[in-house]
Amino acid sequence: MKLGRSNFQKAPDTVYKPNFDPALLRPGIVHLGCGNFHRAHQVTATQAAIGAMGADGLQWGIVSATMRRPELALELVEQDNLYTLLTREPNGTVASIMAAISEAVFARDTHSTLAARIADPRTKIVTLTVTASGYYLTADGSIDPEAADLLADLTAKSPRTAPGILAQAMSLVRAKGGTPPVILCCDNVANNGRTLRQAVMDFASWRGNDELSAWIGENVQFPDTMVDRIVPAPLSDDKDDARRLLGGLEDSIPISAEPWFQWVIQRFDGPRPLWEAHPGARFVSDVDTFERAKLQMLNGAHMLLAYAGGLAGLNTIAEAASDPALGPIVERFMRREQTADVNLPEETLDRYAADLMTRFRNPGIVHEVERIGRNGSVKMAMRVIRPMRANLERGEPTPGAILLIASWIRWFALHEQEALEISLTDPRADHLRQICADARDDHMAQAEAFLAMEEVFGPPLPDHERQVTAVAKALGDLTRLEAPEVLRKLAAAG
Ligand code: CS2
Repeated sequence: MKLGRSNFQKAPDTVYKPNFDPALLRPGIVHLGCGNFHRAHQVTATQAAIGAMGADGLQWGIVSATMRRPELALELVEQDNLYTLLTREPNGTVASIMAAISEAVFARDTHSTLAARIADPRTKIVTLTVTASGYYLTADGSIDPEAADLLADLTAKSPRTAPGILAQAMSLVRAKGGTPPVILCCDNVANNGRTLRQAVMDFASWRGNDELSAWIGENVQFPDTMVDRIVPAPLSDDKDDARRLLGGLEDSIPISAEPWFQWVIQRFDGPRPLWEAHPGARFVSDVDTFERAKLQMLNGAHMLLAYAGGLAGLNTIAEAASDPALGPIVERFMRREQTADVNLPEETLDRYAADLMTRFRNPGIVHEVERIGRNGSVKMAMRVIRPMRANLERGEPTPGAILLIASWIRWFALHEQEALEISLTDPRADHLRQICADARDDHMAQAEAFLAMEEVFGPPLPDHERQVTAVAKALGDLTRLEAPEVLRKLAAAG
């Protein structure tokens, strides 16, 4: 029997269930980007909030829109929008039934008219998880005037990108004279609220509507947030585990996540769910420090694990973090390089780095390096180059960042020669592969051309030529020697 509203209460007592009737939820939140992360993160906190608020909580149902996967919206509908969250503890799995989504839609389905749903006065909050690449940003955090999807949205009747949908929705709110919803970006983007606000304003101006742009700037709240939970892509084991733990109920769309959960939200005005009912959620006046620590230590370290680990034949983050050479390199990278501009006490940073290594090594989480390695050109500036620049300005060495950049370039060089065993996804992939093809075997030229891309790396680095030479040398090592040998040497060098 398929999991649904009529039977979820029959799941064994060991399964966490919602303490409200999902049929009574009313939509108060519209979410863009109903993917795995959303289903393991905001839905969890919203479910805790609804549960803690009694009848009042029922106004916070989520209308969740998939941006690219119509089949997921359909599968959710088939299960009355319920699904299982499998929390993968290092030594066991706990199942929870998630039920805070009141409606699942596909964003591109013309009948769903997402902008109108956002402009509906019942919608008080819009949350987004469209991934960093869904905002079409360049290294300085502004939207890319050459991004084809954005250009298409400029004239589209039903926009498909997040900035396009939001600009259209705000135009509807403004025309009606209503109160705009609060827009909460939940993606790993530096200053994510401010950045999204500027993106939506710029998009409105591009469409020739400077007045709308100014109105958005004056009237719409875009709080910053920091989100943290490691959520791998679902595996076929997940379905078997869900069926077993649910006492035989079938779930075709369960997800797995690590136990860790954090959501730090900048305080804002207006009605909202009691998200802080979830022990991992809290409201603060300034999210900057949390965001910087998380983006640089977790997401930056993820990139090093993925690119260097992938070259060394390690398939998952757990394998890469457990590697006797790469593990210590990454731990040092986090502690010595990635915290250069993070203003937190040393003990806090030590604790966070140690927790991160434990989280990365969680054997219950199968997080493929191929996935973490996606869209590096969009992630590089804020996760790696920002602290690298801070270190270089102080004359501090940056061996981890150099290894990371060289390993990333090497992925494209190998791909160009059809010798990369991992699939490679990046919005700038064609251009980056071409650079490697044009400068085949010339590591200096490859390093020079990559680091010259200001839309990826920002303006020239301090002592730029030296950094280019260091990256070229690392590229040479990664070409001449087997990657595990390079890592062993680096680990031994300390
Ligand atoms: C990862 C993140 O794919 C990536 O870029 O680094 O999805 C990471 O797992 C989450 O940010 C953890 O909170």
